[in-house]
Amino acid sequence: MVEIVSEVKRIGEYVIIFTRVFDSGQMVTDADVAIVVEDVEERIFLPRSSTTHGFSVYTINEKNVIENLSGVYTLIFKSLFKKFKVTIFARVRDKTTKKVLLFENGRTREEKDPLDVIRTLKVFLGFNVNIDKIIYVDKRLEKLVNKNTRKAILQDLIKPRKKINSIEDVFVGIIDSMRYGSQEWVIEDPSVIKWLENLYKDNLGKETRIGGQAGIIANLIAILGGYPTVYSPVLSKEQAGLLHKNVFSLCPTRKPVTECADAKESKVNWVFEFNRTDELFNIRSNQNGRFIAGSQMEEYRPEWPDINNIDIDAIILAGLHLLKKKYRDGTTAEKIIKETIEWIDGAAKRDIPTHLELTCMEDEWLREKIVEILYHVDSVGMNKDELRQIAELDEEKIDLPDALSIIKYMKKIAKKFGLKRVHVHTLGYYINLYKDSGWASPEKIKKAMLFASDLAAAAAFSGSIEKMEDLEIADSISLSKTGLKEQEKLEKEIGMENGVARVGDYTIIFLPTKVVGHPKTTVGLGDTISGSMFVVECGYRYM
Ligand code: 8BR
Ligand code: GLC
Repeated sequence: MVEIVSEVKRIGEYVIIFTRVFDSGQMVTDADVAIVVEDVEERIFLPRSSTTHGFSVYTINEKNVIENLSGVYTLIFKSLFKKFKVTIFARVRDKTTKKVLLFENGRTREEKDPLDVIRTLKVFLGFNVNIDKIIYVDKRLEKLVNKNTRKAILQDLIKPRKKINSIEDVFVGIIDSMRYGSQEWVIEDPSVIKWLENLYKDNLGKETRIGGQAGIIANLIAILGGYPTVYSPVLSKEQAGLLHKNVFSLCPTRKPVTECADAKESKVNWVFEFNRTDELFNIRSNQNGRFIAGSQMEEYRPEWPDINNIDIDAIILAGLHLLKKKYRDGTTAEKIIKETIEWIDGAAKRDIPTHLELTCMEDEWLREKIVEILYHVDSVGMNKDELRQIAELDEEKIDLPDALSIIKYMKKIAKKFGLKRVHVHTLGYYINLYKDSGWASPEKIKKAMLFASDLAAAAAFSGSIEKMEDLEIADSISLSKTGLKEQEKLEKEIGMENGVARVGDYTIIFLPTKVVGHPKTTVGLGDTISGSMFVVECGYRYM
């Protein structure tokens, strides 16, 4: 890894920038170094200076050339700027690394970019880490049922049970999700699991990967160079094996995740992915999405680790939709949710920001219990369907045709639950809403949102992000037309400027995002977006 270590000094009217470059800890004495100095208030740039002509765009005069004094790259220039930004580029082995410093009142402070935050923030995630077995919906599925079953499926579609007790129910779930949006149902009859296992083996299964919001976000952070801590009540060797080696867990002390894997059985979800042109029994899907059939396990319920004993900067919670109403030992979902709330309140006492990532919750009873958590967390993340589910707890059938209607309900939710931050992602744009200041500045938030959009585009394109290079494709993906149109509308409707608007007591930040024409998969994209954005914003909160 290449690291840039810099120091900025002012002596009278001169500014001196000393830079050293390290490659895996070794000082590099022949790096190409270029520096751009920018006056923050006046927006004046000093032309870029560099050690070699090849790397430099231009230099103003001889005085502005960076001197390489045995590996200490030194730039001296005359400047009366009080506050300026220094961007240092170092090229080693044909790879360029960048560092940004802010100089103010005689002191320098580093401006972190989103990756720096991801790599340094101590993030805790709990509790759903499962295995996703992905099956793409195709016509071959139709051949698995006879005429009578087909009839029964079409009949059940009138009023789906939203639980899986038979093979028919799996089909009902897929078609209902194709029609009305992604859903997740639990499998109550174990014989269906056998059928799914065979189906997966019979050439229809495409991929096994880490699933569950906590697992997906933890993996992403680790791939990007961070060291997250994940808590999962069930962690088998197979689950742990699908996580990056830099993911840690608690057992009971913090250890690499494989050392904590002690469960015999894995939590497995079967994910049926479909796109907007797929058809089953002549019923056409009108959207990209998925239907998830999830195994149910008695042990899959959180027992949170002592909040006062973990060293963390940010918390992401998810998975409560998997709770059973009642467990064999008498424990109830209500009791677990109460304990979760107490745990969150403990985090609040330590001023650790908390985020709840929602997912579609079919069981209205459980949904009502889970939303109680919103009174306690700082932030919540969701897609449009999830926003609808929360809003419809108070109102009959709501309509979300555009960004303005989404903002209306985001505001309602923020107000009702006293949330500091609400994030909604849709296909084409993201909207974030904040109560008061005290979070990051709008510029920093936009940076976090842009970063999330790049990650989502890269993940949609390749199916998942596995290494840093996978991110490069994002540069060639264009912005959504829908997003740009909605942006224009909001500028007229609520006077939004540069993606920022004030609506009542709230600040809205809007970003049109990059959308991949033919995504490879979409499962987990929402987690990638919400998780990365929240973490980066937390890192920026005090900057
Ligand atoms: P959920 O996982 O919460 O449903 O969120 C999915 C999100 O993934 C969408 O809101 C959208 O922002 C993003 N997304 C989808 Br779906 N398809 C995408 C694509 N082709 N390119 C970029 N982002 C996409
Ligand atoms: C839910 C599902 C999980 C899936 C995830 C994707 O958490 O339970 O299987 O990976 O959503 O967002």
